[in-house]
Amino acid sequence: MSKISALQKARSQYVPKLPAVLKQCGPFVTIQEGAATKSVADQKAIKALYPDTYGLPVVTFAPGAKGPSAARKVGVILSGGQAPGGHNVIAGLFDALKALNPDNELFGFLGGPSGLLEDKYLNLSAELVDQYRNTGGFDMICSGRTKLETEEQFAKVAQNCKKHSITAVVIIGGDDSNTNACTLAQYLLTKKTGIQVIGCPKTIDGDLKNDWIEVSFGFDTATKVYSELIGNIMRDANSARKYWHFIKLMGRSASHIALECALQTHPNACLISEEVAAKNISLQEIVQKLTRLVVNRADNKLNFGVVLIPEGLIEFIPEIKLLIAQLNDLLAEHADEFAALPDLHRKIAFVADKLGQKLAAVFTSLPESIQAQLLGDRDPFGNVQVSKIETEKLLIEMIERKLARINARREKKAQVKFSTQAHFFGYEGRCAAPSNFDADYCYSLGYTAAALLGAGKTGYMASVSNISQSADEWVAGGIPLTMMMNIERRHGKDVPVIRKALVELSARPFREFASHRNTWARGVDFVYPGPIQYFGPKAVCDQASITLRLEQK
Ligand code: FBP
Repeated sequence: MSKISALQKARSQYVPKLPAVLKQCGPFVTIQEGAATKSVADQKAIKALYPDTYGLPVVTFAPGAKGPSAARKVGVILSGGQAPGGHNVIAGLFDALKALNPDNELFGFLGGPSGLLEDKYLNLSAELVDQYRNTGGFDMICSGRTKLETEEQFAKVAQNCKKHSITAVVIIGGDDSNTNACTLAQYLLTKKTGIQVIGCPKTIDGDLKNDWIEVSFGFDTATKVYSELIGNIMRDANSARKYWHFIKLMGRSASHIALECALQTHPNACLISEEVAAKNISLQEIVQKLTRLVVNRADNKLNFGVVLIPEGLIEFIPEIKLLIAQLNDLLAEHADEFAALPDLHRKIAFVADKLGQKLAAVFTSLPESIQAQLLGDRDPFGNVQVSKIETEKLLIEMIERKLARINARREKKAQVKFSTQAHFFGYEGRCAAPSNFDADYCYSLGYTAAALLGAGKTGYMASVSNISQSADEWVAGGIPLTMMMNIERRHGKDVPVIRKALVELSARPFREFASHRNTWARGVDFVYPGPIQYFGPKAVCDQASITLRLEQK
């Protein structure tokens, strides 16, 4: 990094806060063990798959005494999509390892799990780590989406670790990467390699959380960035009073990001995928409801508005979910015939002909651009790439069609104007400089991971809890990875996985949103959160997300 911004320079001096116990005695902790644990479901099957790590206790730290520890080498990888704060996890891990023994070494494997498999690494120096403190991005060692899941891959990991005398690996990733960390930990125990594995909860999506892991890192910063952008758009909408903005927000399946942004900014509508699925709401009903919103606001001289749409919505709409599943099968079955068709129209006709009557009607009711996206390139498992479907444009187009019919029945002066702008916010927030919350939380997670390694633990996820309070009240420790697991059907197979957290309709954040949304729909209740602040009053700089605060109320 040759040139850095003035903010980055000032920010590099920021000293992240640690939970009191780690602040007091560094990584020299004594371990307090809870009772034996069990997995969230499918206990028998999970126990059989993870005999050595199943049932481990939850651990928390109490102050310990500084003692000698032999020098060791530890590997770290960043896995999956970027999330603000990853560099601080590495910085916390690095600092704690050096505090345990200045001769400890940290190997950063490059490009995610593939670096570990291909033995591509950087031996991280203090100078290098210093350059990345409190910065966004994963560019110190980069990330990747290779999955560590086969025996051959695990053997390769063991072999590469052995080659460098590495005795522990820290995997910073989401639910899938931590599932893989759990299986790797068991494999390395079975093979008696002596190599420990610790996971850290990462993902902007916020779907790696449960009774023990309060939030994944990156969610706080990413939602603050999106909320700033949404607020700016709201102010523009309220100033010009001529556009409807349809904003799709990243987050994969879960709607946590959309919900948090709605709580921050008070849009005129925010769809929550989990509610759509739970109430069996059809696409037509969604379009009908949004059209009514546009008409009502127009009749009140408010020809503008902001609608938030979660990235995964399309998969949660019951009939579209069925349609996608049928299309996946159909295109796999008739791959050659389909590929030989010369143009989109013939492809659409071919598919419509093969779908049952009901699904064919759903398919043909969609705008052509969306039909094309549904027939587009599949992922390696043959599934449509749902995140590439432009739901924001789909909704706009379908509302336009409905409004055309409504306007045809109305007098000229009562016509509903509907000028739109479509947006997709995702990559804008994934590499932002971490908020104070994420900077502190991530550094604490890295530090905790090192303390768990120092205590000889494996098969754990580093945990820092009570995080809606100030950092000196945070509780550090470890959660057995097996505790979060259950069996799920994925790509036609029953597999052990960490359970993904979707938005719960009975929980406080959704209830809070639901209790205000009708008011927000009618008026101009927009809130403009402004940019993340790193310096200044606590109330401005150190607030955890609204979701977290409501969950912990
Ligand atoms: P992770 O689950 O790996 O943290 O990724 C999160 C995410 O940002 C999703 O919100 C989004 O759907 C996806 O990554 C995009 O992936 P890619 O970076 O491969 O385009």
